Amino acid sequence: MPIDLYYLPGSAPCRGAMLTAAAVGVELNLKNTDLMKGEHLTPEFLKLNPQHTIPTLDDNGFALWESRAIQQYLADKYGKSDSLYPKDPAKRALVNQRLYFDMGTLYQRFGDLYVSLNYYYIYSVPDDVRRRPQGRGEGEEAGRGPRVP
Ligand SMILES: N[C@@H](CCC(=O)N[C@@H](CS)C(=O)NCC(=O)O)C(=O)O
Repeated sequence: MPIDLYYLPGSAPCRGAMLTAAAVGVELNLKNTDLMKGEHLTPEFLKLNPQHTIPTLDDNGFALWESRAIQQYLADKYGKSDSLYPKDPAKRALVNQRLYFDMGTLYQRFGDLYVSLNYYYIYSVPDDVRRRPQGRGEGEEAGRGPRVP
């Protein structure tokens, strides 16, 4: 039976789940889920994942979201060895430490920065200012991009 993954190609958490699936030899039935069209907010999707995030895995009726939890599940259930996600407590703890660091610090901060820069630039900067060339010297003030708070 196919394992469904609701995803978008450009989403980093989705890529993490897909990479792990490939590493353990699981073929996923990829279900493109367009957030801009609200496909994650349909009653059917909310029944599967009330938190309405992708990636969401549906392994024959077992629904799971949070990319790192999906990765751990795939490695535990389908890994041919425990090399990706060791059973030894200390080795597993090191993998978990990296996963928690990624989730709580690294990716979190990257996301905060990326989103704030993009949204600030797209929505807060008047068109005419955005189009002015960046530069030093005369006219610099007028041409300077926005200050990011
Ligand atoms: N911590 C989650 C983050 C998932 C996430 O935020 N996914 C975004 C797309 S990259 C999403 O589904 N956003 C829609 C929403 O939150 O409603 C994970 O690692 O799976």
